[in-house]
Amino acid sequence: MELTENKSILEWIKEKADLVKPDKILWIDGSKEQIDELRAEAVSTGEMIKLNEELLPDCYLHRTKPNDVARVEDRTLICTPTEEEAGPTNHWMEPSKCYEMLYNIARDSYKGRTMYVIPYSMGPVGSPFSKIGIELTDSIYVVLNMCIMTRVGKNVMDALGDSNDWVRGLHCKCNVDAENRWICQFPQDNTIISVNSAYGGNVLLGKKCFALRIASYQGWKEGWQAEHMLILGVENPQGEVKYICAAFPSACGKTNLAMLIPPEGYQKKGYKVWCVGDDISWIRKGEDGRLYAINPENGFFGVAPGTNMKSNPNALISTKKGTIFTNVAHNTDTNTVWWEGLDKNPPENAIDWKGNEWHASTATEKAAHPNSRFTAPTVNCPCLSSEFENPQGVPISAFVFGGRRAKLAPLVYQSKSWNNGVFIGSIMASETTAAAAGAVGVVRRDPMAMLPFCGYNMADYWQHWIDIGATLDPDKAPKFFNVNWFRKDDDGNFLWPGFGDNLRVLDWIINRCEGKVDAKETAIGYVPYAEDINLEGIEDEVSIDTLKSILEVDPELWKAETSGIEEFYAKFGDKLPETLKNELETLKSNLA
Ligand code: GTP
Ligand code: SPV
Ligand code: MN
Repeated sequence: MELTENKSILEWIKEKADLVKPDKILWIDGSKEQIDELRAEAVSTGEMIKLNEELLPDCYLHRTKPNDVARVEDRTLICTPTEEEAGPTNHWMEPSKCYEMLYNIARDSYKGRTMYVIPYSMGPVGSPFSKIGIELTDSIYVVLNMCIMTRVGKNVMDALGDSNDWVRGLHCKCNVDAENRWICQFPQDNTIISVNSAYGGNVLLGKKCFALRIASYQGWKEGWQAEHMLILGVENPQGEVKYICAAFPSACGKTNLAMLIPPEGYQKKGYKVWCVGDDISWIRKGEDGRLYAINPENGFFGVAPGTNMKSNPNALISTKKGTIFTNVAHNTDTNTVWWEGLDKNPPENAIDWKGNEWHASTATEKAAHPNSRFTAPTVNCPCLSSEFENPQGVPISAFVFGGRRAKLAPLVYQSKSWNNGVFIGSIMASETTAAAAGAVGVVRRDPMAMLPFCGYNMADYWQHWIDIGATLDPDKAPKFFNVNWFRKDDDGNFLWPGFGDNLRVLDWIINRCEGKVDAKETAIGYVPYAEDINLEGIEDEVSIDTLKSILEVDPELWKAETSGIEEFYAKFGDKLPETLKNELETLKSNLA
């Protein structure tokens, strides 16, 4: 049964059905009965494996094709009328040419299959921040993931009414042919088309395609922001909560930071950390002139490897019910899941992520793919913020940028101003990870962690950041920081313990926001005095000298960095905001 009478939706569905020719069309209402039926069907066809109901109730395992395990950035296109609108950091194709290519791939591809129609809301239904989308898909795996990651159902269509303001998403699994895989965004048309993939960020169209690529464009036009940022609240012993938004590139620690467990000393004093979101923030100015953020998602699509009861118990507990695991190992003795870094007991009898037998005692390859993931409902998270559903969002005190840099970037530093903060975000660089297909561990520029997700010219995006700042009263504007948990010694060991101990750095950040602690001015910004980072309880692990070494700003390394920045900026030609050009000149003269 159709869940709406909205003409723009019904006509679009008919048009797409005429193209892809499904055997039947099924509207997804998000009900428990329907989800159970789809789960049963996916199990009967082998698309999903039902896991141990006692240990992992309502949990399932899915394996994608080995050629389809991560986002594909070189096949992700921003289809604006001109190439300049997409900018030098995006892959571009002229829209009419791209539609034709995609329609040729999609044509008749649903024959013998069902078209599932998913009406979903990004953000709490009816919130002023929220936006609505429809995803058409021929994959039950996509339907079940979207039912965790977004709010799905008839109430979404009721909230939309007969408005035409919704995002069109067409996903065609086709035969998962890597040579014909395309993930295409048409920002001017509010449209996304994804073909020949069945993996996460490529096909859960509400996530990266809509909530970042399309939404960043919408935000530019409408005066708000869509960012690749977690949102967390730090509650102090007096019960006051300060909210921080942090942007780190894919697989660089957002989920881990968003759910962190305070070190014992902080717990004893009464500190708590609350998770509002682990991946995406939608940000706009509130009536009081401050910036507010919501998490538009309803689930976590988190990296499995390395998640354990020590590194991130909140994430692990979140996966204990109603979760879909993708490309992890299947422990066939217990009918549960396993991944590298879960515990020290790898299963003797398992099936690896590729579907092959795997035995811990003789294994030579990894059991789980490095980018294997869990799709877990946010409600499962023990530290979920009480503000998660707040339609007005939470007020932001600080923006934090960060990445993986073995050298160079200090543990933490603060910008000298809003525009200097935008500059710091714009020059972010990080070692690549398994979250995208391609080489791992190569340093690349990833401004604001948005390189793969900005739906328009990055130079316009930077100017948008600058323009937003200009509308804010400096006393109410969030402060900017940069962090680096990943500094290494010459033997390749991490110098900072990270995870829960990162609260020690957030503590300094909040103190800076409140003007409670002094800092040392350097060429790049304000750096903590080592004595102001609380090392209580980890003095054996991190000596004050180690801390000093990772707070160091090495002018020679930074001088070399500025030439990399200059080279990167040159790609934007005249579009590079004057403000950033000046910021770079200031940095160079500070270093001279
Ligand atoms: P996406 O979901 O891809 O956007 O990633 P994310 O930013 O949420 O990354 P996540 O928190 O899942 O972290 C990915 C990897 O970073 C895991 O392998 C973690 O073990 C590692 N990691 C996270 N936080 C820290 C930290 O503080 N220190 C160190 N050394 N590693 C960390
Ligand atoms: C990322 O790669 O940043 C993710 C996972 O959060 S995906 O949804 O696949 O993009
Ligand atoms: Mn992400």
